[in-house]
Amino acid sequence: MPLLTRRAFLSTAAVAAQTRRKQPPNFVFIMADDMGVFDLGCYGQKLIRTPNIDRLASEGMRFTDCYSGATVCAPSRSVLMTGQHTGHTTVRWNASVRTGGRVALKADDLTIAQVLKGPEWRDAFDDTRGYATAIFGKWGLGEPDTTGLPNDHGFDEWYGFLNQQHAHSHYPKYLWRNKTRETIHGNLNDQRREYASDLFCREALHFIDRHRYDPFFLYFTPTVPHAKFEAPELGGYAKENWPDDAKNYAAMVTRMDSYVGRIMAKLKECGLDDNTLVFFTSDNGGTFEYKPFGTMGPLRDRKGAAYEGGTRVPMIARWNGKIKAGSVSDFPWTFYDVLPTLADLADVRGIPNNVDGISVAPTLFGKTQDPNRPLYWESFGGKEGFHQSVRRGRWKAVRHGLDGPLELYDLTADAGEARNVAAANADVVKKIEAYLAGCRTDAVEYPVARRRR
Ligand SMILES: [Ca+2]
Repeated sequence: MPLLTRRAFLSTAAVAAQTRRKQPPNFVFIMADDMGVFDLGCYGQKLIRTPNIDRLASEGMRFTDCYSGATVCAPSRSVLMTGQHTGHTTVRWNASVRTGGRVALKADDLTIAQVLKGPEWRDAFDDTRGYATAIFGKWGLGEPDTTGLPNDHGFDEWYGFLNQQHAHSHYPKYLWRNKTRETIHGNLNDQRREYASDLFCREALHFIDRHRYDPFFLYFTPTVPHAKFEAPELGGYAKENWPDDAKNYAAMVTRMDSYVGRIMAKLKECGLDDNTLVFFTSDNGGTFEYKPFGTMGPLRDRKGAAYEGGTRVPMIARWNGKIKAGSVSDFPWTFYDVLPTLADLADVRGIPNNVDGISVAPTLFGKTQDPNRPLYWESFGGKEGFHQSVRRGRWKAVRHGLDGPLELYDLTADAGEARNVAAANADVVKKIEAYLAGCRTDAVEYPVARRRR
């Protein structure tokens, strides 16, 4: 990686000192799958009920301008885990552009879980720091017998789907428990008795119970409300005059909400309410199409796209007594900031120097950070082919192909990215083009064709 594209981690010592205590904080990172920003009551949803997530927002900080790591699943998770954007992280699309096969994290890719274990663990596999780590749900960053397995990337405990196609069924016949393939007997012979996301929630509650005296990092990533649209029960939605998919989708969102309620109740029951930072988000932009729900709000396009609909996600951060209850922030940040943020709050030193993100802890505690820091995404395939997006302050830039013309949108005046104002803002275009020139490296699995000039 060229030296210029590396960004050294700047420790915000003051913030770390402020939060330092005998026991570092616990982190619970809850991530829905394909949920849209506007599916949640706290973002204006009227038809789908999400009381627990709404309460989380009223007790914490809600972000209006937060972004996933990528426009689709696997790369977004790679960005989240490595703290590198899609121009640097190992998994940049759901499949290799070269072979069509799955791409796994490399053995030397360091994840949040490894970072929280501390340098001692990385160097000597000596678990001296004591952060207990778990992921329950969807991984997407390595198949069996590859270098990309959760247990080889800092997670003590893992239960769920390795493969994203496998995750399309909510009643799987097996799931992975660490490196063992575990049969789900209740789903054999066409039975549908074990809903995968319910199992993940059960594991999450059990994990919190067992680790109430350890600092822990729980990455809870159920597969709702991703297609296919099937919920174990429709509840109050059964009587609605909606298409079946819409009833099931709403029930899946509300089921996700119930998991949040159960996790919050468990944290309280274990006396961890004051020392646990809980995040809620979604892994990429929404995708469900039923007009009355308004899943995409005013945003242009949806999951997979370069425009705001591809990457804008809900984000809530709640930490009782630390983060101001009921606050709202429009600070633009994204998944590659999560690793440096958690490392900062846990007071972990020596995070990888190839991390692209910054700690957003100051924002969480009500301080102001530079809103003009550029944020970067790249995507491959789909109807748009290779494309790049940049958010910089009020501006959003989109480019199709490495040497395509830059489209520019002013999000403050045009949330739906309908009017390309590049021609009238040559200075902004120039700045963003200069940023784009040095912000990424090529990757063997994701070749990008350059047009002949
Ligand atoms: Ca997804």
